Amino acid sequence: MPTSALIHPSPLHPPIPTTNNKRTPKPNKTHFRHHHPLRISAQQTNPSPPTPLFTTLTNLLWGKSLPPQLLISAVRTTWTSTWHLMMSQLAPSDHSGSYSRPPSKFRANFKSLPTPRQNQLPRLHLYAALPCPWAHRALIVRALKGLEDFVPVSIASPGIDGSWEFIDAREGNDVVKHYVVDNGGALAPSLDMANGCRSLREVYRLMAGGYDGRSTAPMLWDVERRVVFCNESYDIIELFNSGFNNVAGNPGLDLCPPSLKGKIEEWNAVIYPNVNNGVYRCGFAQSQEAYDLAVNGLFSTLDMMDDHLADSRYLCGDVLTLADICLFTTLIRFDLVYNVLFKCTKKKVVEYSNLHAYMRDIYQAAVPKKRLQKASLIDSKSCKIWVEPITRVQDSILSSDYLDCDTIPKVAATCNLNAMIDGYYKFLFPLNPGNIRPVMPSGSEHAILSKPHDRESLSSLAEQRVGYGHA
Ligand SMILES: N[C@@H](CCC(=O)N[C@@H](CS)C(=O)NCC(=O)O)C(=O)O
Repeated sequence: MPTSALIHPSPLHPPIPTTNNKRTPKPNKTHFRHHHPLRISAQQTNPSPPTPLFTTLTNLLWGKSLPPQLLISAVRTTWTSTWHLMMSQLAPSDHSGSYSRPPSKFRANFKSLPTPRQNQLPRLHLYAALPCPWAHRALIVRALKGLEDFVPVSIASPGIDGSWEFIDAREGNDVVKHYVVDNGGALAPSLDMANGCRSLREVYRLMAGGYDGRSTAPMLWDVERRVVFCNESYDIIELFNSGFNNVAGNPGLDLCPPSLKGKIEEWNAVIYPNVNNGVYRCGFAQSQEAYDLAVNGLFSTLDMMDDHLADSRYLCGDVLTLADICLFTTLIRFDLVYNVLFKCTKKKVVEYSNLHAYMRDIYQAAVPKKRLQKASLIDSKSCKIWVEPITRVQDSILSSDYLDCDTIPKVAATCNLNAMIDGYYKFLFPLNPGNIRPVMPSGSEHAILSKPHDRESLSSLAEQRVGYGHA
C-alpha cells in the first residue's frame, strides 16, 4: 500500500491499521489484480487462517477426546509448568519468584574511549530497539545532545525467536510496514548500518573469541576495534551527556550538572528498582507475593512522584536531568503496555495529573534548528533566540508550542508508539501466547501527548523566587 494511502491525523503518528490480519483484502484494485481470482473469492467467503498442523494434532489428541473439565486441568498443569520454564529463561527469578535482572556485561571504560575529532569518521555505533526503554534512554540523550552525526544508529526489531533482528522495511508484514514506513517522522527499524548483520546476536559474535551471553539493546559498538564498547544504558547516557561535547550539536545542554549529581543519584535509586525495573518485576513475577511486593512499590512511588511534581517542573527542580529521562521512558510505555501486559493495573499515567503533564512536557522537548551557542534559549512568545547566562541553558529544550518556529521535536521523534506496542506484545510471547496485538489506548496517542502541559509556569515561579528576568 503506498504510504500516501493512509490518512494521518497528526504529523508523527498515523492511525493504527484496523486489523492485524495479513490476509484481509485491501480496497485497492491494483492489489487485487496480482492475486489469483480463486484465492480472492476464498478469502472473501472464509477469512479465517488455515489451522496449523500442531493445533490440529492437539485438537485430535485432547480436544475431541477429553471432557471439558479434564481438558482444562490437563492444559492448566502443562501450560503452567511450561510457562515457568519459559519464564526462567526469559526472566530469571530469585527463590521468592521475584524477577532479578541480570547485570550488564560490558560496562563503559571511559579511559578506553575512542577520541572524537571534528571531521573524523564516526567510531562508535549505537544499536537500539524502539520498544526497549533502556535503549530509548540512549536515543533521547543522543538526540537532545545533537550527536546524530557522530554516533549513527541501527534499530533492531523483535524477531519471532526472541532475538533482535534487522529488517528491511519492504520485507515486513503490514503491521511492521505501518510503523516502519508510515511512522510520520518517528525513528523506525532499520538494517544493520555498521556491520550488515541480520541480528544483534550476530553483531555481538563478531568480537574476537565470539560471544555466548545475552545480546541486549542498547549496545554501543566500537567500530574500529570491533568490540562491544558498552551495553549498559546508564553508562551510555552519561557518556553521551558529557563525553563528546567537542562534536555535539548541543554541547551547552548538561543533563547531569555537578551541582545536581547527588540529587540525580538519589532519584535514580528510587526510580530504577520501583519504576523502571518495577514494571518488569510486576510483569515477570512468578508468585503472587512477588507481584504484590512489586506492584505496591511501583504505585506508592508513582503516587509520591505525582505529589512531588505538583510544584516542581522536573524531578530535580527547573532543570531536566538524566533522572527525568530514565523516568520518562517507563512512563511513555505505561498506558500503552505495562498497564495491561505487566498487570500494572491500579492506575494509568493519564489518571495522574502531574505525572501526565510532566510526561507530555518531556515528550514535547525540542531543540532549535539552528545550532545553538553554548548558552542560548528561545523566548516563548517571540521565538527570538536570546543569549543567556550558562545557568539558563536548560531552556534550550523547548516545548512543541515552538514547533512552528525554528525548532526540532527531539523526544517525540524517538517515540514510535506503534513499535512499542507491537514489540512488547510480540517479544514477550509467554505473557501474550495468543499473539494478539491490542489497539492503541486513545489517551496515549500523539495528539494527546502533544496537548499543552503548562509546566513552564512552574519554572517561571521558581525564577521569580530567585530573581531571574527574561530580558
Ligand atoms: N541493564 C541493561 C538492560 C538492557 C535490556 O535488558 N535490554 C533488553 C530489551 S528491553 C534486551 O535486549 N533483552 C534481550 C535479551 O535479554 O536477550 C541496560 O540498562 O542497558
